[in-house]
Amino acid sequence: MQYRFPDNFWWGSASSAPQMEGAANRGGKSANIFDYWFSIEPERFHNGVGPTDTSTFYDNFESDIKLLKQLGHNSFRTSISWSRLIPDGVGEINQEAVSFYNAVFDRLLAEGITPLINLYHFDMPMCMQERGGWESREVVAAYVRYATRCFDLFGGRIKHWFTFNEPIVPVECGYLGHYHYPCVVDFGRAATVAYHTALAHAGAVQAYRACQHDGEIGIILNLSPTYPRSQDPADIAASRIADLLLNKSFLDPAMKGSYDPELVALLAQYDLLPQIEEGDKALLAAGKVDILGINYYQPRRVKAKEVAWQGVPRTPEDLFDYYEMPGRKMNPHRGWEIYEKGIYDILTDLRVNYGNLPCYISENGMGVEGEERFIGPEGRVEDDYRIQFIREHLEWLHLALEEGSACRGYHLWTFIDNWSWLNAYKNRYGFVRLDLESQQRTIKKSGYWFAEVARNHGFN
Ligand code: BGP
Repeated sequence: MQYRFPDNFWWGSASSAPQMEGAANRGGKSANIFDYWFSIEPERFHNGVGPTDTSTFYDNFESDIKLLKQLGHNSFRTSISWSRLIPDGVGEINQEAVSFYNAVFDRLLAEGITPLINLYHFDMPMCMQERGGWESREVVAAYVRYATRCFDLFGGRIKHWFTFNEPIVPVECGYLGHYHYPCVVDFGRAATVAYHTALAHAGAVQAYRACQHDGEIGIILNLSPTYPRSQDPADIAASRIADLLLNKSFLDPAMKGSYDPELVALLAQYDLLPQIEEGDKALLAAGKVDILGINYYQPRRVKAKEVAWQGVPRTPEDLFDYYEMPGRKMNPHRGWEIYEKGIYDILTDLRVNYGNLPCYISENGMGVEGEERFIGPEGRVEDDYRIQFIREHLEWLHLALEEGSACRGYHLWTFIDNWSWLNAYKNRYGFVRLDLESQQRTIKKSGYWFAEVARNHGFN
């Protein structure tokens, strides 16, 4: 076989509680920021479809987990919903939620599917947002308590934990753009949100180690390798700034336990440093992970600004520009660049510059708008484009493994087409098609192909 992967390689897919569970107002769950936002501004969400209309895993998890098995999965990532487990954020545990998560984990384990469990996927409980969200140290402490309760409740069986999924996204979308609640644009507040999230991560790692469970803990980061337009020093400097702000701001604390001094100097230059308290440095140092999850979708292509920004930037993009590389390959169904080698570049960077810690590809995938166009006569989506996409990324991943990368697995985003924030169901990513009306699930061609790859530990 030309592309043979290790026998214990993780084959699977990823999803999240707020995007998949449904039952957003049932089972004792309180509102998270997306539930709340949808209740006041439903028109912002694609086709007016909100977080209540997810793929109803809450009600169908038993049959859905059977589907995972059919898809050849030996592992699966989802998250626990903070607002379901502790509806007021800090107090009583919701026993219905405990029963639900216990039942899900039991079923996964019974099917021989390793659960990889994340604690936070953009879904701040609204009651915690009202107390300041990530701008508040009180919320940081509340998150660490929530994490500790999860370790106490489920840590006997769950051996692979992640503190956050893509922590930079709520910073960018919630505090530097208008894609997530609370839709603020303020670089200083964004820096505080990022810093507090890093502290919350470190607090959870420290708490996990104190529990002395036999397992590991990490974080999931969306890494976009950042390439300058040219070797011109101005382009290189612009690319470095983008990399520091949008990749390294979470990568370095997670992997090294501290920030890159260049990032600190950059923020200090504009008086954007958050409030640092005594003990923070030691806490960050305690937050070094055992394993890194990498979400890779597309690279970042950067050039210097035509006219240098004067004064304090409002957003990172005031300090650099994006450019469209001539000849780049695009996903025609989503508008994102496809650059398969990016996965290799990330893994190589981690091996060479970050001590080659265990890692895995926790998300990679191809969103397709209007995917019903590809439903064939047999009633399934004939997604050869997705097979090609996965295959070509796996070829580069394989090369990275041959060169010594500690990458342990590959998870597609996602299992069943699921609800996705403002985009709702616009872009379909799943191995399994979801009919929104009937909630019927139909495995796509890529799902059958992937199951074969997983069973054979590779492909030709
Ligand atoms: C990732 C997130 C997922 C999911 C995915 C697809 O960044 O971790 O939660 O949303 O992107 O995004 P979209 O549906 O916007 O194309």
